[in-house]
Amino acid sequence: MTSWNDAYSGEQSFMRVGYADGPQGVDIAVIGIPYDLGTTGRPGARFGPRAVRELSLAVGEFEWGVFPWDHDVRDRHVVKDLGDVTGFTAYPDRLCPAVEAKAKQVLDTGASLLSIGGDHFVSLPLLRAHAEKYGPMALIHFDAHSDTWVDEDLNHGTMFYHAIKEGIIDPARSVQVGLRTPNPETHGILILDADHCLRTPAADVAKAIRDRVGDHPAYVTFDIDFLDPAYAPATGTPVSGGPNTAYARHVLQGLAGLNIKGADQVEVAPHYEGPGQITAVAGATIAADQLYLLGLAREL
Ligand SMILES: [Mn+2]
Repeated sequence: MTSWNDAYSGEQSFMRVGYADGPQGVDIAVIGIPYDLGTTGRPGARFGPRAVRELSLAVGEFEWGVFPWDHDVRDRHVVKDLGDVTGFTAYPDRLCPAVEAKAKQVLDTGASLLSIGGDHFVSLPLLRAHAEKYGPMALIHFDAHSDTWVDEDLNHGTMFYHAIKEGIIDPARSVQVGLRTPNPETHGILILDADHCLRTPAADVAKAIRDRVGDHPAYVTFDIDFLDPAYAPATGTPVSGGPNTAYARHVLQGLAGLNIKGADQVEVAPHYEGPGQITAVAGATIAADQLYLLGLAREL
């Protein structure tokens, strides 16, 4: 008789990989970052990690893995959920040190890191930790917004401008996909905007990303508002006119084999969901694909 892990009962680690106290012996660590004080629009992404973990139980319920991948990433790598980074609620100045310390702790062991936000600002301390380990990263950025506003303030619309200024991402190796808001400066990053995506097969977009990144150490950041609000309504700054979830997955699957060292999935704000938790389903599915990409990169 098959034992069945009900997706509606029991412990809620990401894809039911189980919790661990630290990264020792772990190949790929998952952390939650419940932070939303960098939000310029609707708040609530602090509840994202909890919602994405909950729906990941359904995404990851099959012991054979996640469709259409031909294996279970959990069979090939030790994947553990290290829980949430905490200690910054109501104190935004504590966010960066807390996240950088946790990310460094993971990366120092040689493990890969998948982070669940939280608003998109959390990518800045994550990128700092990755760049310290691997040098300036190729950023593969899925989003409706560029998040490169030229502004010395730190929020979820400026952090990639700061990442460029700090030299922790390499614009010449970086690409932004799905943008559909005014963006006066590219900063030298390749932009494949939402209209381009809607006219272009996912495999061709994936090839353009691969050509841009090459074998450079890469970081994949996925703002759920990359998706059209029809597929991801529960987010801080939704923008109509985006691709659907299947398209996003096809692009991500086309990135298999890139030298991806870290990834995050951000901006699910579950209290804006209509019926069906569809944003959290999408977030959990995208994060599962990112987990596969991290696993395959470890096999290069
Ligand atoms: Mn965005």
